[in-house]
Amino acid sequence: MVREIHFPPKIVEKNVQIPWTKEQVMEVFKSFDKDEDGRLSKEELKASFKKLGSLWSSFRAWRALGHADANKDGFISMQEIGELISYALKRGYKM
Ligand SMILES: [Ca+2]
Ligand SMILES: [Ca+2]
Repeated sequence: MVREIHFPPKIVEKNVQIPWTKEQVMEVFKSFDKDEDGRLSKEELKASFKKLGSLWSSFRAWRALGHADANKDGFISMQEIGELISYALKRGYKM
């Protein structure tokens, strides 16, 4: 199944930061789950950060898997990503 992500045109054109909802961010990460196992491997995570990194510089701070991988199994589950986003939003990161 191919999921399509529609980026807000303003971001694509001007690379300006506008607020994203948690749901939108989750959709972006889900779109990088290429093997559809419901979690992101290091490679999948890297690919998503490569895509998102230019938009959200604050995400770079999370690159370390140790921070995102709460149960240390080497994969980032959608639940872990959800918690990570909640944490970031609480800390006032702008997405
Ligand atoms: Ca996967
Ligand atoms: Ca994990």
